Amino acid sequence: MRLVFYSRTDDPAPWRRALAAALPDLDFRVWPDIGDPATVDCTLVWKPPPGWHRQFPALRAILSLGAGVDALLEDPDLPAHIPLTRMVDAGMGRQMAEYAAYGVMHFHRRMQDYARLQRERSWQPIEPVMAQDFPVGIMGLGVLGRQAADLLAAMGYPVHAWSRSDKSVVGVTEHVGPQALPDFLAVVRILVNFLPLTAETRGLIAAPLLAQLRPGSYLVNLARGGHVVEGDVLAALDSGQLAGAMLDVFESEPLPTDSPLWHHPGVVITPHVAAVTLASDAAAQVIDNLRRLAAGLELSGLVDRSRGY
Ligand code: NDP
Ligand code: OXD
Repeated sequence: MRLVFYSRTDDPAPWRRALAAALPDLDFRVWPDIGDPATVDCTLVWKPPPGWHRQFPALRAILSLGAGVDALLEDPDLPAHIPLTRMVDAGMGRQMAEYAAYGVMHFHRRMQDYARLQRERSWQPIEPVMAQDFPVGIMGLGVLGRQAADLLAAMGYPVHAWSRSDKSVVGVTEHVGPQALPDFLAVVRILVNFLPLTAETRGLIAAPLLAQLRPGSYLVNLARGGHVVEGDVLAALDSGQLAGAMLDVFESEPLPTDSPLWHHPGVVITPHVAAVTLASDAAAQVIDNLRRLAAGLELSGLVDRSRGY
């Protein structure tokens, strides 16, 4: 079986080692050294250019290196009949939960205010708010959001979650469907976004949604930049509707150097690192799927293309 690896941000070397150890017959190729494209069975990819998959006439599977497959699905030339899989946890759940917990504590414990006060050499205690009085809102209670919800609940925060279907997660107050969004927004102090980017969720975090939050709320976005209308977030920060935002993902990545987000005092920026796909954690899923592919079995982590995630 021949596999082609494509990523401009992931090192292929640990993938080559991990896959070779488990599947000695696998012909692991790294783009652009792919040999005859007509003999390629599957790809393991992060953000290939649009139309890239068209060159493989015998393709049998597309394996995403990421949990989110929005960039792949946005390619109008992605072969429609080929199974597409995504990373399911693959070591990212723990990393995402850590990032979410850090973001919540950063704002809850007023670290951005203390950083400013330190710059001013000002010794000024701020009235504390207890965790139990700081409800957290998780948008998207899937594989990754669920782990953050569990961690934050264990830390003593009241956890609310908004998703499409009820999960009956113990310790989490669930809000299901679009009609439940206003109540969810009204009750939380901080929004933590774990949604997949789909036609329904693109641009959701915009002025109308932000206006439904309690004044002085916070935002942590570790899902996709396309969820957020950046100008509306800046306006909400300037008006005080938002008191702070921690942003890991952006509509345009790398974030352009002239973006006003870079120097807004209420914004913390990280370069799409909330979770990374590590071969050490994620290779097992790929190996399992390659074995399934060879045996003609259904793949795991299949993306439902009609839902977009
Ligand atoms: P899942 O598919 O497991 O979970 C998605 C969740 O979102 C589900 O609970 C789903 O509801 C809910 N959802 C989807 N559409 C809607 C909607 N229209 N309204 C309300 N809820 C909705 O995804 P993962 O948890 O594995 O990953 C989430 C995202 O995290 C990825 O798509 C990716 O964009 C991002 N990510 C970011 C990383 C980073 O480093 N910044 C790293 C890894 C992932 P239901 O369960 O009912 O279907
Ligand atoms: C992912 C990501 O979707 O890293 O896995 O953003």
